[in-house]
Amino acid sequence: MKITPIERINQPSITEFCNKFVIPDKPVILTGVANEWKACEQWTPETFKSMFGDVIAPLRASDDEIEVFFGGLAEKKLISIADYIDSILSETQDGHKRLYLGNIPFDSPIAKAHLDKIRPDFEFPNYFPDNTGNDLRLWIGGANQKSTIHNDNYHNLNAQIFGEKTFLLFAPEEYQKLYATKMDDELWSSPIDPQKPNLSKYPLFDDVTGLEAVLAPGDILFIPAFWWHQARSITPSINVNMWVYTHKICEIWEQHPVLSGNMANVVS
Ligand SMILES: O=C(O)CCC(=O)C(=O)O
Repeated sequence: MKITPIERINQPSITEFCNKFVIPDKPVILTGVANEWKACEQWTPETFKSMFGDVIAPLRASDDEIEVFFGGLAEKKLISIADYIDSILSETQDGHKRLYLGNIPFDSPIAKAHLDKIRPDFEFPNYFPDNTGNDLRLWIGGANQKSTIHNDNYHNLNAQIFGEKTFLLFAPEEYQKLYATKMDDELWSSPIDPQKPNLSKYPLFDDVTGLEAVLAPGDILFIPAFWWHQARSITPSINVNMWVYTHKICEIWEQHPVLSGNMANVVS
């Protein structure tokens, strides 16, 4: 695996961002934008404990997504937000996995009433002139939480609010080296853990090239649609992201009503 650091850009205009990054599908870290948000000034794990501590939520049974997708841990577990926040702020013991409060839609029927209280604390700029719809999500996890390498069929702005998180990014055309398999009609995911890849089982992964984005509070990562990515938290971490649908993505989707993993052929 050959990884190089991603580019950073400070406070681009809408036109500059669009021309340099959205149109050519180029990942970048945006700085100087989210730093202004109330979320970045005020949100900590303790904020969530004091505001929502009594709420009982169904969370992912492991914060290692390979275990959820490939290891039979798909069932959710109920926990209070207070207990969950305590768990992500304490050390894990060997063999003991944390749960994961990730991928929570701000407008889901269960979460909306709670998350509406913090929704005014951030606002992503609209860098996408042909935007046809957005989906906002919340991600709160402990150190070493990690996703699989997967891709999404929409653009993504992922903002680091608290703590540090690192993303590995691979261009769509790298898909054969990732051994991604179909999880459902919208999701393809790789069984490879890039921090400890099994190269005798997945030899092509050795040749993959990618980018690394290390996010600190106030950084926003742009992941273009169909780019493969893995998220891994370095410390307890809070992120919000906005998935963005655009006319261009919808057109590709309509012309090729196949699956996002296969879309790598189409967009490369
Ligand atoms: O932070 C995570 O666990 C995954 C984030 C992700 O995959 C995304 O923003 O698309």
